[in-house]
Amino acid sequence: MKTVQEAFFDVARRLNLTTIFGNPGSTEETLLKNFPSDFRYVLALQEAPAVAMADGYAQATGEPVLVNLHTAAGMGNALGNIESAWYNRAPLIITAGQQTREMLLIEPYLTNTQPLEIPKPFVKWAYEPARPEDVPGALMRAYAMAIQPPAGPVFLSIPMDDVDKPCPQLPEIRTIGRRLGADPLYLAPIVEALATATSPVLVIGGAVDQSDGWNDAVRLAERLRCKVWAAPAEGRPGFPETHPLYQGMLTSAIAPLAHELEGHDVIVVIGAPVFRYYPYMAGNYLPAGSRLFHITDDPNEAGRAPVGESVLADPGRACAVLADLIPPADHPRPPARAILASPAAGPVITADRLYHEINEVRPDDSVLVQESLSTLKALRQRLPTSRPRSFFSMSSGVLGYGLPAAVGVALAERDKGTNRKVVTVLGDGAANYVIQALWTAAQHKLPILFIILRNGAYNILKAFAHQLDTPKVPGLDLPGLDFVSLAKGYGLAGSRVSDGAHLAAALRHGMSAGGPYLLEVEIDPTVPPLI
Ligand SMILES: Cc1ncc(C[n+]2csc(CCOP(=O)(O)OP(=O)(O)O)c2C)c(N)n1
Repeated sequence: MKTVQEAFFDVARRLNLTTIFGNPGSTEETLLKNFPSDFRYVLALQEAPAVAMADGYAQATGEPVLVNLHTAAGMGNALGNIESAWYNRAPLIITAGQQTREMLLIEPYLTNTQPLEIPKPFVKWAYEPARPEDVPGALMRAYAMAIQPPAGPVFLSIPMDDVDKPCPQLPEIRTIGRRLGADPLYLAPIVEALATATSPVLVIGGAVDQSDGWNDAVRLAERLRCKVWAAPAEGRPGFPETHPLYQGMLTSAIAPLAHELEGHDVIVVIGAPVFRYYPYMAGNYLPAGSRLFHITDDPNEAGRAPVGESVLADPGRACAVLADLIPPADHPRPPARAILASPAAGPVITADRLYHEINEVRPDDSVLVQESLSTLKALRQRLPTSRPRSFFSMSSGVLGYGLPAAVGVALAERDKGTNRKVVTVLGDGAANYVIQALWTAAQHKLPILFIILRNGAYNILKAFAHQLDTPKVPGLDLPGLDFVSLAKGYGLAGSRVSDGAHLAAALRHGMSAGGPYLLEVEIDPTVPPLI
């Protein structure tokens, strides 16, 4: 008869969950002992990077992945990135050790006193098995919960003395659908509205890319010959930002967003919430006279939309169904966006110029991971994403995701055999939250170029302070940081550039490195406007 531990790894193996991102403690060592040779443990030096690496890996592969954290403390450290995984819809199966059942009542050292409460509300399911022999079945159930739409993190608490107990019966390894349908019957009102609209517009979110709808979204837009916007505050695009119908990313504030959609009688939002706003700028949600339809596979998103008619359907499949059913438009295409002027040359490096130069030197098929807050709009314009699964960031607002997520994405690229270069663009504030993920990148020799925008400040908070009229907020400057030295300490080569004349060469050098490389770029510290 198998032990609970053997049965756990048996179930994990049969579900293809053979990579575990984690940071172990004594309460996890019983589960991890005699670690099976066909499994891989990717060590992160803290729990927050473990979760973000797993998130990047899950998003880049499109598959669920295991994460191993250390009882209550590890879950606490990880919670910000568990929140990001929730909004990113990343199917993470997170386990943490629990103290020995024999002693739980008397609350020994390292007891997780409320194991199911800590990760809430950012998990779809949290469970501590009632009996040791239920652990493998709970893993099966956790998997089933994580992958169903909307995908997301789940949590299993595993008492450390469960693992050697006998497991008389293994759970059945089940197949669980990962997609909803897109029933033409329920999409009929949208087909009708689009077919009779005078000026329809599409707003596309990251769930379109997650549901492999990238090409069908293009087919739909071309069928309609309509403008396409990216939904605000999404972690990944669902439509090529180089396409002539693409207009840009909507502003994430109520009044300006409605203004951007003026002139459209039918607005169809696919695979995004309606909408994620910040800051608060009061106004009507929609321009006068327009009707909004919302296609989502997330009942929560459908519930919280303040306006519009929501339909539950797979976003990618819905694009395909709509493209099949809608008659082709007989009007000319709207004019393409104006071509961006080249940024000013000179010794000072603006973020705009940096992004322009990165775009010049990066490989066409590179993957971008970003956490650069105050200049995001410029980043999305200058570094447009033209292919699916090629841009990742967090859609939560929680810093500490981008740097470790790049490690997970690069590992996924290696495992998939696609081996695309990963370029990461990080603010000097954001980079510090989970800097130790550099070590994992170095240990695995992952070809990631980490580009740090050194403006010496939390610039977006300065922009907020201006917008919100909150002068004299302390703690917004970051003097005295040296990322090249930090990189060296974690085993990475790196360099710094502060003169525009040397920028292109520095980027080319970093881009051609076989392993991880960190480039610190001193950029113009002028605070850009928030909106
Ligand atoms: C975990 C977490 N802590 C704090 C914040 C608040 N916060 C939002 S943006 C920001 C500063 C970002 O600065 P930086 O990465 O340097 O980018 P910049 O704004 O300068 O472009 C901070 C501290 C946050 N979002 N998440």
